[in-house]
Amino acid sequence: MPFNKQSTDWWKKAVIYQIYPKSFQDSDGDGIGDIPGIISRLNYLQDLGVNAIWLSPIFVSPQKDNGYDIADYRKINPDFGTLADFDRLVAEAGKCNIKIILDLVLNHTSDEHAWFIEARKGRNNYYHDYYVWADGEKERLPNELGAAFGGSAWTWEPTCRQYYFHQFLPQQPDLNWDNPALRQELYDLINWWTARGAGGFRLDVIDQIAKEPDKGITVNGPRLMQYLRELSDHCFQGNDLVTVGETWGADWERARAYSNPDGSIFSMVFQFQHLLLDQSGEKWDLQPLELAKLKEVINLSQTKMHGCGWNSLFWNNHDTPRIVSRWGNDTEKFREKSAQMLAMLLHGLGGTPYIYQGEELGMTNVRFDSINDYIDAETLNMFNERLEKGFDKGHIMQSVYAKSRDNARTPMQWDSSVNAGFSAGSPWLKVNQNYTVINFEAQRRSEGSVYACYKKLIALRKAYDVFAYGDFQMLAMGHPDLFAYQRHYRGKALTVFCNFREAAFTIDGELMPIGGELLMANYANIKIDFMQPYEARIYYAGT
Ligand code: TEU
Repeated sequence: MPFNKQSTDWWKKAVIYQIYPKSFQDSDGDGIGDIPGIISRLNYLQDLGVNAIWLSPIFVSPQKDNGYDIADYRKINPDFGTLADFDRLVAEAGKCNIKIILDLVLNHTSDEHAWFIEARKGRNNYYHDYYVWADGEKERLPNELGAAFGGSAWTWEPTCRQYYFHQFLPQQPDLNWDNPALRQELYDLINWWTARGAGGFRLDVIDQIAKEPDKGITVNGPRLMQYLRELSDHCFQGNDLVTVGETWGADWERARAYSNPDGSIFSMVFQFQHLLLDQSGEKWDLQPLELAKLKEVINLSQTKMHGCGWNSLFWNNHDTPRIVSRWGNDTEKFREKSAQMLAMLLHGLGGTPYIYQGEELGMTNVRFDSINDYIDAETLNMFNERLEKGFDKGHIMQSVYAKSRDNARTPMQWDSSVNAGFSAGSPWLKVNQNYTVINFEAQRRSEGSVYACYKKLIALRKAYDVFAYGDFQMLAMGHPDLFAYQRHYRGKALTVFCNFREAAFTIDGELMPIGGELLMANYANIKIDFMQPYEARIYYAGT
């Protein structure tokens, strides 16, 4: 029986910080961030006020997909450190009241995982059935299913005279969740990490595990809920963990089931409807964001989940462009104000906020002159595919600048010293050249900085229950520029007012925020009925 999570819902008032270990802090000069580097920055995170760190995968991996191709689930990638370093991280973070959330990729492994090395030896090998195969003939694909990073989802394995299935790179073969022995192996390794001190798990593409590729089904397969319940029963029940599933295929109804307050599946999931609004076909096909649509999506997830599910709140992660460049304004004049407005908009909502490293500094997208400076496989495959299809190179680069995953992955900008204080060596991915202006040192003592804004928002969430638990009503739904909403909890009210645009405007009488104390604003001088460019305010009223 699921235990009652209400008693252990520390994560409902938490703010979670995502670290991309490769790019956070290098301690040994090899140009790759590492666990000792993270430990050396724990005081930064404690000062910011976050309660948990989600670490993108730290396990042994050939890094074809930067660690999302795991070759050994129980060992740390030597570039990042050792198991002893991990234990030290858990202990040191614990002293700062910070939990460590591990990122588990359970849908697929690396093709260098021992299971796959065995599996491809032959159809009778014990591990063969740990993966997903289709009979066929070379040069005749089982079906048309494509892989997320280009090409077919099927790769021919000559030894077995079969195709294996991969939803991502050919070096990321999909695991076969229909095999109970495989499922048990996964549960064992999760419990092994829990025993070692993990405070929770982020589960990569978890709604793609119950695939039935012969029927063309990849996401939301018929046995998905059965497998998720079993996973939760074996690994999460009775443990005080935060669990968050990455679910690109979840609408709010599914998200509600996954984050059911009875705690039977996950604490929460990542939904992506809001991040799909500025594309027309594939993510590379750019289209401007319509504010009305964003309001609609947020309104729906807030109102439909309230009281019967739990939201994850995020603008960024390691796969998405930097929000200030995407939906804010990263020019010198408006970068800070627009980054703060977006932060206040998101952190006023109900759910658990996530901050992706550097977001709290207003880090921006990057524009490398040459495609050769990009490393992400998704970006490079798209570039080559589109070039072959005859797309104009300049046009492709515009997509890269707007959407490449490397926008999020450039090294953390700590200070204005060489390589932004990230590494004494040569960074694995180039540093964004704006680091001399945008960095932590430049912001740490400034009250008007993006950093100070995030720090304050985190503190407010801890201090006022209405941030985590309040209900939600959108205000001024039809207004073209104003994003405003109100939340109530036990007689307290929170009102958030954001000008999503560069243009200032006067607020009509009936839309005016009424009453309450101004908790926070991103301008020092405000006029109640006038919204300056990217202005944001949060009011609080007790009754
Ligand atoms: O991403 C899931 C996913 O579907 C991605 O393909 C996503 O659509 C894409 O990155 C958007 O550009 C997860 C991880 O977050 C990602 O880093 C991995 O590459 C992927 O799974 C495979 O493990």
